[in-house]
Amino acid sequence: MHSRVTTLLTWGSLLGLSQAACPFADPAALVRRDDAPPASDDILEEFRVDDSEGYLTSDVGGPIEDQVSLKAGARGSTLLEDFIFRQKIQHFDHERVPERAVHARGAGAHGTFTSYGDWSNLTAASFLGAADKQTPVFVRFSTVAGSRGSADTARDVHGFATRFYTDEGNFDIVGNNIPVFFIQDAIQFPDLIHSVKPRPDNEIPQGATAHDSAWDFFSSQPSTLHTLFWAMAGHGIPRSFRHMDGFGVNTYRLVKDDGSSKLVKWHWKSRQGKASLVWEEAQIIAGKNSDFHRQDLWDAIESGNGPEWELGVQVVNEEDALAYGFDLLDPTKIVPEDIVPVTKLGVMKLNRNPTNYFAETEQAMFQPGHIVRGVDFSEDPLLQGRIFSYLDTQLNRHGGPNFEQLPINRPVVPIHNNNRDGAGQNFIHTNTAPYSPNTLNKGFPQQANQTVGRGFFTAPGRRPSDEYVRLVSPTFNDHWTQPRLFYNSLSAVEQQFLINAIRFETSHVQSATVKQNVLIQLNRISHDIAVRVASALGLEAPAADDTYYHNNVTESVSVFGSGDIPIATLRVGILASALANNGSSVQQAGELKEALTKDGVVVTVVAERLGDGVDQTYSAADATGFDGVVVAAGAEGLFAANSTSASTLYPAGRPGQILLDAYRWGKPVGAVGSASGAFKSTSVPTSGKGVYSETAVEDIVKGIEAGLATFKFTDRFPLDNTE
Ligand code: HDE
Repeated sequence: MHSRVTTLLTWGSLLGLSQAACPFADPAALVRRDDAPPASDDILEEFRVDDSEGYLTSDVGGPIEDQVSLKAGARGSTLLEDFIFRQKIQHFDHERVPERAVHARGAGAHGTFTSYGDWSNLTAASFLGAADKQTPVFVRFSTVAGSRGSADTARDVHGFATRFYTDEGNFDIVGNNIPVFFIQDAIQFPDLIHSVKPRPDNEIPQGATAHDSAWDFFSSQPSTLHTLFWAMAGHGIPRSFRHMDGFGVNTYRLVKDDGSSKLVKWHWKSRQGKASLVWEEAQIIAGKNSDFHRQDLWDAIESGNGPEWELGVQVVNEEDALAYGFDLLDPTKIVPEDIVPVTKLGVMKLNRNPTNYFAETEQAMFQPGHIVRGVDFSEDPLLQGRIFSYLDTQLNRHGGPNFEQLPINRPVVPIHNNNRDGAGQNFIHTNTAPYSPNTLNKGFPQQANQTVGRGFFTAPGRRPSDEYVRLVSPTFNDHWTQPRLFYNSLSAVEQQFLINAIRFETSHVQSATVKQNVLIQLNRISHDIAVRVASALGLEAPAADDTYYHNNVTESVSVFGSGDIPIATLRVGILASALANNGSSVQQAGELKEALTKDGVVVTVVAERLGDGVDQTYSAADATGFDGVVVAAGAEGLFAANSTSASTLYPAGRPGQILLDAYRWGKPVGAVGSASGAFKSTSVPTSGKGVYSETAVEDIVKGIEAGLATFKFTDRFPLDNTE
């Protein structure tokens, strides 16, 4: 902290001196480049506390012992005088800050963004101003509805918030993994969240929308349908944070140096590919490992395989805001990528885990209002409200206005303004004329604007559209075309998953009115969906209404079936026996492990007990931990229903359960030589897509690697019999 403040003051006074002779004459002298940011890519280094040596001290520095409180005699009462006791307990009592009102559960990581080029033809934003220009970033992924301790794999929209610590200040893209949102006006956000959160009387259910109030709102407010469809499809249950794309959702503007602007949609495209869990798997993971996603992100970064995303934009001319049959200001609409392709601007790599969850991830306070020169808002009424909400919520979480001074929030460039004091003020300002205009401090800090000091473009070229009204724009009225576009663009099995998800959720709904309203809305998207959901609810679907239906399709909305998922960091479990056949299967498991590890696959050898090439026990392992499973020759005896190797070391039938679950959840499965007996014992078909039965280790490796790239064999999931 000390060094940052010193640097800041030095910059400030240098700036003042250079302008002293004629403060307003030379705008170029005020250009921020005088204040070059710290070179280190680890912007938090100066704040870290190293406890690797030294004595324990009180908060004010005196060495202490803090394990026994001061008492009136060994068996006596504790004394109020004990300042060590009071300080320790008081700090503990105040350890928590309010969790985020939404997106409370999340995980963060540091990284670097690298621009692919000089994008001054699109924006004046300096972090996009040169090829290979690097900018430190911090990203936080999250679920929305669950509280801070909820399970990672709840079906939900996922947050994808990125902060760029640019050399012209912080820029945040506070986005989601779904490109649209439930509502069109921020004033409805409390209604949406109150309906989705647990019941007010018993606080049930946690992190789930399978309840009456959520579906009451969804079916009464049809603007929710498009986002709901994305969430009910695979996007609601991603395989990991690494396997999802990100979207800015709201339309923004990019502004060039000449003040001209275009409308843009932000995109993050995962280089890990897109992949999702299936619902039963996600539910079981929630119990087996509620930290599934944060663990995955942490492990990938620790192993040197930090995830990467390309940042892209869809660019639309200002005059084309209504040219595509919907309004670019309506956040419930995608701009189909087959109509406006994504231009890739750069790549982000996450390569460093936080050192301290609270200081970094919990205290990261993102805001859509954190924009830099070259980026501007649009009039999207959702975005307009968000600009207020995030600033306001940070006050509540931090308890005062100085949250931007926290290490994870402060920019890498110096701050010069007349904001003063407040709880937790970190800066020691030396300017005795903290107001503007002033003469006593020679007019500093000076006002910057579009032409001097590289100031913000203030709403360039923007005009009010009409008179003041409390009205939804008529251009926002269509809620059914795009959910159908999304549905039409999915594969048959993805459509089935989506319908199954709606069946699951609405089966938890008690109210007959809500169920009927859901069917009415679904029927406006597709009569087929309404019929299929109604069949599970034991109800009649409304009559088809052709006025709503179309056969349009688009691209990039699917999460299954690309067949080219990079396999590095995917996980394979090798099921072996340490007790049968003198452990020969463990030896073969070692060979499989070696070959797969060479290609970056993370392999766990599972057997009855640990040791000698065994990484995990059957008692602790299950199919949720693996993207593919292989049985090593010699272990097949563990799978037989009447197995003589039945062991009390793990729950009865566990090896077979792992294999069968992996198969049922669409994962590639393999068996070497005699291990194919395990397929028969567990009723897993011995052939078919994604089932590999080979005698040679190298053939199994080849097969399972191809299977991992496919990721899910969706032909294993039954489809409704529809005409
Ligand atoms: Fe948020 N949202 N939001 N949201 N949101 C918050 O801010 C809000 C919306 C998103 O990892 C809160 O710091 C309103 C859309 C993410 O720290 C709060 C509206 C999108 C995160 C808030 C929206 C998001 C938040 C709670 C409707 C995708 C977590 C804590 C107008 C583009 C950021 C906080 C993190 C968090 C308000 C809608 C994404 C209350 C009023 C649309 C990723 O301020």
